Amino acid sequence: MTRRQFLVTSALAAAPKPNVLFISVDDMNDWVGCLGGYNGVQTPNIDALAKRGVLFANAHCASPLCNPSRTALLTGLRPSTTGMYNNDQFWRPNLPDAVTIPMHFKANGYHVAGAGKVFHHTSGNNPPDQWDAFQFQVFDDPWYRRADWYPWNKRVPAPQGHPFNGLNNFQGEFDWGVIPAEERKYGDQSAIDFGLNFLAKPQQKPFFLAVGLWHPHIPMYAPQKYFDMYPLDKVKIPYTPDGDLDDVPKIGQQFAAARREEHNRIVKEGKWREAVRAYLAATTFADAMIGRLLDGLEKSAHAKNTIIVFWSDNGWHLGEKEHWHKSTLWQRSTHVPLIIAGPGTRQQGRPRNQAVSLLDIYPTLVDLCGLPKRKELEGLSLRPLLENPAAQRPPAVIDFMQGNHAVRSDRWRYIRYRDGTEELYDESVDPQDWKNLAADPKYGALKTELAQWIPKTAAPAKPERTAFDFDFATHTYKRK
Ligand SMILES: [Ca+2]
Repeated sequence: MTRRQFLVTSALAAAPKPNVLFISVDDMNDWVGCLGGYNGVQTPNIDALAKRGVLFANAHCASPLCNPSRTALLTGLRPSTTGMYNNDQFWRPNLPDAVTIPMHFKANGYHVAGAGKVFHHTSGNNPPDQWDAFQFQVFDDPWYRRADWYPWNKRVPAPQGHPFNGLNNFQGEFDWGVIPAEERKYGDQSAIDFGLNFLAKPQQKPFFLAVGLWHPHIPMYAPQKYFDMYPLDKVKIPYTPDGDLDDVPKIGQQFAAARREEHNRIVKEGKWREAVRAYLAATTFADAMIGRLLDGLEKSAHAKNTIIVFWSDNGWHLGEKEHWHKSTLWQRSTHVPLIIAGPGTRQQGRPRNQAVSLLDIYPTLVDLCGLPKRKELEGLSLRPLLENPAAQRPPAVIDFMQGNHAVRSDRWRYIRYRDGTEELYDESVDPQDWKNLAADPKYGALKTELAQWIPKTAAPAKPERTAFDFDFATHTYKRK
């Protein structure tokens, strides 16, 4: 070994690996200040993070639903590859060879810890063997959580005044309001506290720390002060043009109608404005939690050497296309916040407008942290975009249930359902997907070009949890 080789090798060995702070929120759409989806939303902490890091302003989930989105992000594999399409499938027994992000970091010398909703929140989806330390989700509505799905939750009687939105007999989880608890007792606070305690300590190894927030997912509970930030008479209901669904194919209409009763009920009872206000309050509450965590990082010894990744698993409809929740292939369901800050980023504060996918997070972290590459990963490292705002990207592809896809390029959204029916939107002028251009012959060549990105495989759906006997104490799954 020459002296020069020796010096280079020693320098590499001495350079500390960056840490990762992996922060997620649930069902947060683009109603975030820096994404401009709702004029007047207050998200100062997320906006500040976007300024000091890189905001991906055109980021999309791999699938517009919690479990398939999170499973895809954390395994790096598309739902159309794995057959993980819905919220009722365990990933572990269905994908026994999957190496998730925390598992890969753990296998490569990292200390790996997590809290809250990282994988899907029902029992069996957060196998503790992936982590050196893990804290399960603490719920704001422990009275609602059934014992077989949430065995760690202590069930209590519903408090007086419940449901707080005044919609009696409305589906259990879909509630909003102020619960009789101090702000520090909210479930997301305990995930943040876990993160803050972790960050306050010196760490012997580089770390991967995941903090998964529940908000603004339903039930949209938040302390009163967050509701007070949005006076009801100033809250704006989304504009929904008449006949918006008329040019949508049948399968798209069915996806939009899945929770139509809830929409009709909200409208009929005059609760639309209140529900929108609750979503804004829950979003600002999540933002405040993120602020607490980032302040803790800033004050810690790890501030300089920690990559921050912030993402939401899917978007959310608030009555657009007569729909609430997610589970559609439109912008409202697939467009999500994604910010990366810290070591490895350049030209901070300049949003990247290229379409990217949450599937890109895994290969990006592998790249930035110098971990061994994993050839099965289906996303692409975002490093070229982190370094150069003009880097080119292929479109992002979104799967929803077997055989339905959206291809989102920098400008276009092309949707093809399992029966071959199509939609095409020019997002540069129609970001709400109002005018389906797919039938116009002048877009034939464009549709063909976009369709080539649709995955060639459409894996059959994997068995659901009812096909297994699951034991929570040992996290074992026996096929029935
Ligand atoms: Ca979600």
